[in-house]
Amino acid sequence: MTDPRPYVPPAVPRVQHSPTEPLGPVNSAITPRYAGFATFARLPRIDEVPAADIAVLGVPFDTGVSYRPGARFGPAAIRETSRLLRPYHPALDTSPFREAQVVDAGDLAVNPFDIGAALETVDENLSAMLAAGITPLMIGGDHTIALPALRAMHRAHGPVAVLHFDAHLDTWDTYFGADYTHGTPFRRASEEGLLDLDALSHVGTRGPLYGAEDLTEDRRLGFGIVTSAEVGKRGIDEVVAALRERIGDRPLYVSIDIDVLDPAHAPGTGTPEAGGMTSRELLEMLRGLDGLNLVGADVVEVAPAYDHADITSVAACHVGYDLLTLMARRHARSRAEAAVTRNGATALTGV
Ligand SMILES: [Mn+2]
Repeated sequence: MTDPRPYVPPAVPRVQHSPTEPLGPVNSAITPRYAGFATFARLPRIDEVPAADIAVLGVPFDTGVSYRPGARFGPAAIRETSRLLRPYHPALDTSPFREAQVVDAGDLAVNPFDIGAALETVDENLSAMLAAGITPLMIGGDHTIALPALRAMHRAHGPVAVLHFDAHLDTWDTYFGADYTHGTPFRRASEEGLLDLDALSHVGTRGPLYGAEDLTEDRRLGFGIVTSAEVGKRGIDEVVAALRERIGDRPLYVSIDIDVLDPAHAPGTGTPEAGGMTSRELLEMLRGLDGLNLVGADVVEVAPAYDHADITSVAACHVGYDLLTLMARRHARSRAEAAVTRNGATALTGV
């Protein structure tokens, strides 16, 4: 008997305009979009490149939900749907995957039976990424995972501004005596001193609350609110201008619960509420954030089992793509600023 010969899989052609440029997505003109392993937007895996600037990280965790479970299947659904994303963003005139090395870092192995352990896993991994200079985009998973993300952000950047898109406040205190759930991350983060209390906003909230004190408590924790109805009445540009003024140049974390969208645009989620924003409104708002100091983001609460025709993961992957584009543009700006500083120093010393 002869030894079996090892099977060498065919090389996957990727978009790369020059050897010094970041390694881009799988080339869809050569390998069809629906073929091959699913990474976000067909980007390289983190182990395929020597160093990454920005990473998509899946967190398949939904032990913190209060109503319909299933967001643990969000990362896989979003990756599948993201196969159709293309490498040029016309609205921002940017090829995000040329501006920075963007990768898919796979999924974290989060404990489904121990919320505390799961939060630690997220915190540790995000902290390690931030220490390596990688900007994370987390795809969930339920909203509980925003808390360990904010712990890691605080460790790296100090108190951060938060722009929180959601149907709900997520500043409730406890459910059934539990402190760590998908309805409580922003209260815990505020209590733990992780947030810059002058720059916290919820956008898109709506629907019934337990009582008026929910809003008083939310204000006391430091949040301002732009409701879903106000977005419609005031218009995107005015709301974006007000948010930008509040955020300034602070390090900014953007957390997007996909239920900020109307159930018509995102039916596959755990706690849907009528009267939400459209996906067009959300994407326009995100594009309005260009130029801000975006240090991390998440897209959470995609529960594909309640979906049909991938409506929710289509919305979520486009939201993720816009966040990656903002991050890539921020990387390009810092690189350009560093080059100017270097050249300035060279001119001064005459070297
Ligand atoms: Mn939420």
